[in-house]
Amino acid sequence: MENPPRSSAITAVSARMRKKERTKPQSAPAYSTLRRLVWILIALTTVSAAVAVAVFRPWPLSPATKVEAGQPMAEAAEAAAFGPTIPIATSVREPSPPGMVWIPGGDFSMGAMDAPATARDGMHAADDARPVHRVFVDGFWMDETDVTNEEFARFVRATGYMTIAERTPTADEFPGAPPENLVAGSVVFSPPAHPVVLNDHYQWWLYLKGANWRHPEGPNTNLKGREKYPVVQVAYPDAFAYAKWAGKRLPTEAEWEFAARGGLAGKRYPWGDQFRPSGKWMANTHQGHFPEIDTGEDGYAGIAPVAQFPSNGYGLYDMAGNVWQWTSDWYRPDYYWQLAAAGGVTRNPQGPETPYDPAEPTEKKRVHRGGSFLCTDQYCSRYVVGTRGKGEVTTGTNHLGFRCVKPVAANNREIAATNVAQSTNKEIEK
Ligand SMILES: [Ca+2]
Ligand SMILES: [Cu+2]
Repeated sequence: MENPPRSSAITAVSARMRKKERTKPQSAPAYSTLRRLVWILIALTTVSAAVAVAVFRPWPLSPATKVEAGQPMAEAAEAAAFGPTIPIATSVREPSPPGMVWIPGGDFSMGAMDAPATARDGMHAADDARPVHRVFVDGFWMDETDVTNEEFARFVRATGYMTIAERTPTADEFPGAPPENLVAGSVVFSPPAHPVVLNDHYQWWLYLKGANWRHPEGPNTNLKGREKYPVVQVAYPDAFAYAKWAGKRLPTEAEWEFAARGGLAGKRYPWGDQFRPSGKWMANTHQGHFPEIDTGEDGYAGIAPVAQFPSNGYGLYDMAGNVWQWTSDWYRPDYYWQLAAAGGVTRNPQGPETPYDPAEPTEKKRVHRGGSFLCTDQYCSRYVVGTRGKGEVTTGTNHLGFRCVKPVAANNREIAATNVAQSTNKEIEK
């Protein structure tokens, strides 16, 4: 699943959706006729897409990433297995920064082999997390929870920072946008009252005037009692500015995944292979019928405060649910193929040089990680730890937040390395 980029939400599409929302729900017969038509359209689209895929690859692959003729990408990926996670055996000689936990770093297998439900959403979510490849990341500190409203408010008070959703879009930035849409706002989950075909996310995403981090679901909502909820409606530059102010930075995609796996290797979720071990809910996801009914069986319909579910092996909360999180990597669907083709262990990957999403080639996207309260096996199973998301950089929504990381001070890292050498020697002496 992916949110519509701000640009297309502000231009013609959102105007159409607003009109649609204002009109009364259609009568049942009209709706079923419409549904039949939609299904015929889907069938036609699928056939033509299949033909198109047979003729063109969905995105250009550089020579290095070409898969042998006749060998489907998926098969090539299955051949690569998960290896063990090998953490660096160091202890750090500096106190934990408040609210942060130590992620040891080390070698691990990154990616997902199996994400069947995401294959339906038409975003190559299954393919773009392949193949599984070996990566090394240095150790780092990571926020144990997503950044909360209370923390973001402190930043805004100290700096006077104005988020992108609070800035009025101009006709120059969004040529062709209807004037009534040139208002400050953001994209909000606004589910219809009835079931819809899951091929058009504008059925549940709407550009709402006045939606921003202080009013996450629109102008009539606020943060009263939501101090400990993750801040949402933050675009990438907003998250970046917060991190800088806090003396931290945003995690790379590789750091995020190493941390989310919590020391385990090749598991489907941050806690293991069972979605609900012993019947226990492990993350805030979506139950009911997507998108119109959220039953909240896991304890929360919609967003939850941070840290309401068990932490993972590194003490991190909400790495599989509640809100998606920004990472600093540009998005390209074939990035893992490039790394795998280069072979060996990639050290501290920073993402591709430039963004490219064949689905929306003009939008600049960065990688989103983690699941959200909207994730469901009916539409998008991003709680699967190796899967990837993506989002246009200026677009925030009410299920997207972030957390920060902080490298260990260089002199403390050296001390840690010395300590390891000494302790190793002691072992030998004994
Ligand atoms: Ca829930
Ligand atoms: Cu999702």
